[in-house]
Amino acid sequence: MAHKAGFVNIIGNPNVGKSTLMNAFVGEKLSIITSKAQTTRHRILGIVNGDDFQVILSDTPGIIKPAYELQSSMMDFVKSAFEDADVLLYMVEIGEKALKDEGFFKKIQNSKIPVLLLLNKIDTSDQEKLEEQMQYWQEQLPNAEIHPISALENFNVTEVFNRILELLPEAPPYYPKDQMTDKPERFFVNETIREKILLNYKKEIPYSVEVETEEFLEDEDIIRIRSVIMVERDTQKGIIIGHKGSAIKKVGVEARKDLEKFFAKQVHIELYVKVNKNWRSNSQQLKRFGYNG
Ligand SMILES: Nc1nc2c(ncn2[C@@H]2O[C@H](COP(=O)(O)OP(=O)(O)OP(=O)(O)O)[C@@H](O)[C@H]2O)c(=O)[nH]1
Ligand SMILES: [Mg+2]
Repeated sequence: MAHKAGFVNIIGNPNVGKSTLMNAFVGEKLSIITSKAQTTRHRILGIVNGDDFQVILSDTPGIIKPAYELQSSMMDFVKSAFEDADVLLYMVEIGEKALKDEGFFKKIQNSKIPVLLLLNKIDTSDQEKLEEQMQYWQEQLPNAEIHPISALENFNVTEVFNRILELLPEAPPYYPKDQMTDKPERFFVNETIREKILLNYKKEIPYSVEVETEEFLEDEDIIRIRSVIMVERDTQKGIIIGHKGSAIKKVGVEARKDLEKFFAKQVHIELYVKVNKNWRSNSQQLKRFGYNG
């Protein structure tokens, strides 16, 4: 049988379940997931390899109207996902009516490549609502093929994957067959710590944070990590650390548990906090953190 390969890019509004789906396809927690919008900031590849296929999935940030430079860079990742896709997975959640950006929506409407509209979180819906939603989206996007799914409960996920395989072109693999992602180990350390920050702090704090791993030393039986939590203002530094360091300690403990699972090895994490004034609007800093800027 001929070998199939291609890029399958997941796009949609914030918080609809894009990262949950990518992780479900790959079977690993490559992308962090929280109930907060704008959890994902990068384009992250998740590669699913078989004897006669290679599906290169892309998780992308949720589509927003950018208010500062970090968010503009995030939307550049979304743009790039339109450019190289062989199949587009446009994800919406039950109850949602429109994309937060007209321009992107038009691109989907006019797409020359196959679009699968994934209607996610159907575990929260009843049959009547589901049918009404399917009809709504069919009218909005007559060219798209609609698949109701639950990424969280793994409902219809395998069926969608098989449909993707049918749609993919014949091509040799783009990446070595044992490769699962395009991101280095340190990226997953940064993201895991950022997830714990999203989960542990309120309001603007998580959005003002970037994490940078300065040291990643792997021994035979332990990985020693030192990471900096970057904030924008002095007051935020105090909040991150918390009373007698209790808050940052909690982040460290939670991140360590996840990373020990991810790397299947004992992990030691040292965290500290640095103020990096207005890094979200500083293109040089953004470039350094892996946003094209
Ligand atoms: N009930 C239900 N919840 C889901 C489903 N899929 C995802 N979620 C939840 O929705 C929230 C957002 O999930 P994510 O996967 O982080 O969403 P995202 O689209 O990647 O979000 P951003 O990265 O912020 O754009 C999390 O709380 C998930 O657990 C689903 O099928 N059913
Ligand atoms: Mg995400």
